[in-house]
Amino acid sequence: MRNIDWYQDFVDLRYRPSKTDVVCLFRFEPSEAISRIEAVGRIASESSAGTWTTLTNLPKTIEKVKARSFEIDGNFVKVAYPGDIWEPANVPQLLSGIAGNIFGMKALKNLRLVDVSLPSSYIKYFRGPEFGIQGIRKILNVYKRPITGAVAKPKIGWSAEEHAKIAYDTWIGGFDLVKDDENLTSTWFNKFEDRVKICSKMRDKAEKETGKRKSALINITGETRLMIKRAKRLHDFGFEYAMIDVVTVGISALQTLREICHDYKLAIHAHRAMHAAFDRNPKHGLSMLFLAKICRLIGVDQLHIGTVVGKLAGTRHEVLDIKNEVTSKSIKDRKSRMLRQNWNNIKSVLPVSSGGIHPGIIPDVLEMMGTDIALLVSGGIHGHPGGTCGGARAAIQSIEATMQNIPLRQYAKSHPELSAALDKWGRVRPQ
Ligand code: CAP
Ligand code: MG
Repeated sequence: MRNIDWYQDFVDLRYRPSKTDVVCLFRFEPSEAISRIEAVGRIASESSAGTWTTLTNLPKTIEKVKARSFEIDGNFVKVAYPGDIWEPANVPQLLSGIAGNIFGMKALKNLRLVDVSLPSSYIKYFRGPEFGIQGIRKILNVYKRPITGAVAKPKIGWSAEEHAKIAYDTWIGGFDLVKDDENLTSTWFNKFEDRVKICSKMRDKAEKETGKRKSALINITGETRLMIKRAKRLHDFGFEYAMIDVVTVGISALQTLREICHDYKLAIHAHRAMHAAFDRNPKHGLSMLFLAKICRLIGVDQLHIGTVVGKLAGTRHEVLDIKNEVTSKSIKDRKSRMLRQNWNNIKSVLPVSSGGIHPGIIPDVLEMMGTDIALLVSGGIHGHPGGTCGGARAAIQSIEATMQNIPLRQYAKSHPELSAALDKWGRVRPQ
C-alpha cells in the first residue's frame, strides 16, 4: 500500500537541539510490528505538528514547528520541541503537547515521560517559589534541623474545635506545623472558616506558651474562585501558608493561586494526592520528577516527595532525584534518569517527607534525605501511647538522637516518650 503516513519526518538522529528548544526524555515500548524508529516518529509527531496521515497542504512554518526525535538509547528517546510552539507561561498547553495524545497511541505499548529540560527562554515567564527553603526557614525561625509537622488524624471526622485542640497539642509537643489532610476541606462538622479562626486562636496560645513560631498548612483545595476566597481568609488570620492538592485542583488553578499567594505573601504547601495514579508504573505515565519540576516552575514552596521507608511507594533513586531536582541551582544530564536543567533565579522547594513515618524510622529518613527537609509525622505521633503531645516529643527526641549520632534505644533510656514509641512501633516500616 502507498505510504500514507509521514512519521519518519519527525525523526532526525543528526539533529542537535537549539538553546531555545524544550527537550523531553521518554521511555517507550513499541507495540507489536512497530519498529523503534516508527515509534519515536509517532511520539514526536503526535506531540507537535503531525497526524496519522500525510496532508495535502502544509504551512510554510512546518519545519519550524515540528518536534524531532533525535537520540535513541535502548528504550529511551530524547525529543526536541521548537520553543516557538509553546505559549509563554501556559503550562496546561505544554502538558497537552508533551503529555497529551501520545500516551494513547496504539503504536506504543507503554510510554513514560521521564523528564523535561526547559530553556531559560521558557522558564523566564515563571515566578517559581515565593520563599524558597531559606525563606521558609526564616518564617518559622528554624534553621539547623528538619521542620516538623503533623496532620490531625483521623484525617476527617473531627469538629473544628477538636481539630484545633489536636493542633494545640501538636504545637505544645514541640512541632512547628500542623497540616490538614488531603481530603479535608470544609464539611458541616469542620467548616474551613471555623477551622481557620479557631486554629489561629490556638496558634497564638501555643506561640505565647512556647515562645516559638507555630503555623498551619490549611487546605484551601476546591474550585478556583473558592480557593481565592480561602487564601484571603488565611491571610486575614495571619497564617503564612496555603495548602493545595496540586494534582486534583489542576495545573491551571495552581498557576492562578500562585499569583494570588504572591499578593498575600502566602507560601504554597503542595500535597500531591493522586500522583500515584500516573507516576507509579515505571513503564507508563508521567514521572513524579516531571510533576515536581512543574511544581517548582509554577512556584510551590513545599512539596511532598516521599519517604522510601514509609507506607507509600517511591524508590530511593526516585526520591533522591526529586530532592536534587527541586533544591539544586542546576542539574546535570544523567543518562535515562534526568535531563540537564538550569533553574536560573527560580528558588528552591523544601522537600517534604511524609507517609507512615514514626519515631523508630526517623533515623532512616534523615540518613537518606538529610535534615534540610520538612518531616511530617502524623499517625506516628497521634498513635503514641502518650497521645499527640507525647508522640510529638518522641519524634523530636528521635530527631535529636539522630542528629547527635546516638542510637535510639540509648537516647530512649533518658527520654521516656521515645522509649514508649519504640516499645509500640520498634523500627517497623509500614506497608
Ligand atoms: C501521611 C498523610 C499524607 C501522606 C501523603 C496520609 O499521614 O497525611 O497524605 O504523607 O503521601 O494521609 O497518608 P501518616 P506523600 O503520617 O499518618 O501516614 O507524602 O507520599 O505524598
Ligand atoms: Mg494525608
